Amino acid sequence: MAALLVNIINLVNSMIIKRFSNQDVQHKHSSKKSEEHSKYLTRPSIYHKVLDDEFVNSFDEIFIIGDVHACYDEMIEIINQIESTKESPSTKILKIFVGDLINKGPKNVEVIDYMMSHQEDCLSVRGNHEEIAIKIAFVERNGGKLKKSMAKYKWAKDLTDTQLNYMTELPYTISLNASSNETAIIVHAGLVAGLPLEKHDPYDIVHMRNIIIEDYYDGRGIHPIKSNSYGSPWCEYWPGPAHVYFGHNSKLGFQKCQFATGLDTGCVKGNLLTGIFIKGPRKVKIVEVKSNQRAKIKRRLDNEFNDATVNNLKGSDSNEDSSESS
Ligand SMILES: [Mn+2]
Repeated sequence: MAALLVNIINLVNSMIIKRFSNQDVQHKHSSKKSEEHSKYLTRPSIYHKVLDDEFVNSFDEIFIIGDVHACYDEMIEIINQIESTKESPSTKILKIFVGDLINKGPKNVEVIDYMMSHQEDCLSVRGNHEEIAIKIAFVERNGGKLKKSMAKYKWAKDLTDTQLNYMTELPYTISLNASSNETAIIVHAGLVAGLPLEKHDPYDIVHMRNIIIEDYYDGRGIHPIKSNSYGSPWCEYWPGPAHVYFGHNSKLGFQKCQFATGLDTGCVKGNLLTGIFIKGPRKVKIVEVKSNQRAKIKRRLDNEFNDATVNNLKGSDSNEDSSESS
């Protein structure tokens, strides 16, 4: 009996040790990722901004807007649409953007200048693309070497100090009380369930799409990843009660989970710019404007080409099979 007890104690001990050694590995991995992410990056003075009730209550409505990606005309269109259909001319609407205001689309500077000149009622969190622009501007001023994937956004070299400072001060999250019993958090990419905001790695906040739930992986149980292709969308596991509004995932488009709403509907890819009211008479109403951008259909054509090639190789019999399964 005593021997059995000793065995059990040994087994438990070995499990604890294994868990701790895994945790060490994960911490090393994380800090390497954070180190790379931090290179040339200037941080905001407030990472997690909390809007005070007095400020929030000075607005009749609050509207959250998805990834703009320099689609200035569509951004103005969605703002005009909600402003021109409000109950009365005195109705004040607070607009909050989920980040990725810039890059990929046609009118970067116009978007930044609009945001800067409307700071009394337009707020944004920072996205991974604001961080790319901040890094480009840093390298332009101080020297250094950027990855090709970042350096292609050449327009950011010409950012003025004021524009750069505006983007640098965009916080990672904005939290507010939309009503007495409803807290909202606005974030670019996602949040890890069970982890306080200040414990998050900023890299994950602006890049994560999916999570892997592997209790043994890092001791936290939930491991955020950038990829869409394995794991599960993080928002399916976000437990609330705070409702999170986010972007960064145009592949999945509009996402509605119990306590999280994804608003990146791929405006810059020719789809839609989407926003949602979270306070006021139009609360939960979704507003969409059609993109003026050329649809990015190359990928689809490539897939069709591949399918056709495969079908031709397979012969006419399997053509029918594949058309049924698509
Ligand atoms: Mn993004």
